[in-house]
Amino acid sequence: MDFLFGRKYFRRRYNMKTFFSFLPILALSLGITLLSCQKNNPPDKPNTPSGPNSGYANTLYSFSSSAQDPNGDSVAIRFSWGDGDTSDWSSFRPSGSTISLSHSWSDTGTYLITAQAKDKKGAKSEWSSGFAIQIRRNQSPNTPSSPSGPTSGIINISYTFTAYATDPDSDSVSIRFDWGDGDTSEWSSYLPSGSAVALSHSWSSPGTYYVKAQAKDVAGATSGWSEEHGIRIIATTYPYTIALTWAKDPRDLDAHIWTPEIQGEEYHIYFANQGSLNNVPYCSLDVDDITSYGPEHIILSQTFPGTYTYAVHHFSGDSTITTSRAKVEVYHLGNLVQSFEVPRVPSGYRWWWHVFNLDGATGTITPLNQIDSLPPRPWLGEKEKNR
Ligand SMILES: [Ca+2]
Ligand SMILES: [Ca+2]
Repeated sequence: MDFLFGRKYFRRRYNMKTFFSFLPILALSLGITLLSCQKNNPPDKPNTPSGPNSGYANTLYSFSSSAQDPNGDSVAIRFSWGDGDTSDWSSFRPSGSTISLSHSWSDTGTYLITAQAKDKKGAKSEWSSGFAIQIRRNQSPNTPSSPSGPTSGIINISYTFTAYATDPDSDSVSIRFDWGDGDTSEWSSYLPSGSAVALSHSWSSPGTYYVKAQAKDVAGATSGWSEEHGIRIIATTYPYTIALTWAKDPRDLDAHIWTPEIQGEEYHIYFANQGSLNNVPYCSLDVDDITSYGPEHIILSQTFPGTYTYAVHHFSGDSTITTSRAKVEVYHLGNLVQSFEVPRVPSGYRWWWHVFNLDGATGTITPLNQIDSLPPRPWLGEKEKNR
C-alpha cells in the first residue's frame, strides 16, 4: 500500500517536465561548486635572474628575479647558484615582486644561476632560464707610485701628498698613507683604477719623515707599500722662519735673502750658498728643491742690526712668477707674523719678486711686493762662499 502510494507519488512529483524546469538551477550550483574547488595554478616561470656577470671568489653578489602567479597568490623565490648549492626560499611577497638573494662562490669558473618560484599553496614553477656569472681570481692592486708632495715643511702645517695606484683587474682602488710618524691615514674613498688620491697631514715635531702609500681594491686585496718620499719638518721657534710655497708651475722658484754686514761681511743666501744656522751668517736655506714644488724655507737663527732683503726668483720652468700663486709666510718665534702673495700682474720678462725688508735690530718688516727684472740687491760675486 505504502509502496504503491510511493511509486504513484514519485511519478506524479518527478515527471520529465519537472526535471527540465530544475535544470538551470542544477547547472548553476555545479558551476559554483567547480569554481570554488578550481585547481590551483603554479606561478609562471620566473624572469631570468639579473645581477653582475663577473666577480671574485668568496665575495657576496646579489641577484634578483620575479614571478607572476596566475591566481594572484604571493610567491617565494629560490635560486640555484650553479655550484650545486640552492638557496633557501625567500619570504613570500606579492605576485610579480622583485626578490633578491646573495651568494658567493668559492672557486673560479662560470656558473649558471636559475630561479624557481612557489606560491602560497606550495605549487612550484618551472626553473627560469639561466644567467651566467664568471668568477675570477682577484689580483691585488699594483704598488702605488711613490707619493708626490713637498720635501720640506713647518710643524703643525698640513701638506698634501698624492699617489696613484692601478689594479690589474681595473677594479676601483682606495689608497692610504703611512705618514712616517707612527700615524697612518684612513683608507680614501674608492676611485677608478689609476686616479690620483690626495690626502693631507701635519707633523707636530721637527724631523725627517718618510711618507709611503698602499692601495686596496674593491674586493679588499691590498698592494705592497710604495717607495718612500721624505719630508723634512722644521720647527718655527727660530727667531725667523720664512716659508715659500707655490703651485705646480713653474717648477723652480728660489728663495733668496741678503743679510746686513755680519762680522764685516754681507751674505747672499740661496741655493748655491745655503749658509749655516750655527755659524756666520746664522741664516740658512733648508733645501734646494728643483724637482717638486716647494716649500723652501729660510731660517734666521740669529739676527744682526741692518737690513735683510728677501726675494723670490723664477729660475726655470713653464709659466711665470706672477701666475705661480707663490706665497711667503714669515714666522717669528713660532708665530705667523706676516704673509705675502705674489702680485697677479703681467710679468713680461720680469722674473724677480722683491718681497720684503726686515730690520734685524727692531724686527720691523717693510713690504716691497714688486715684480722686477733685476734682483733687489746685487749678486755678491766672489764674496759668496761655497759656490
Ligand atoms: Ca597559484
Ligand atoms: Ca683587483
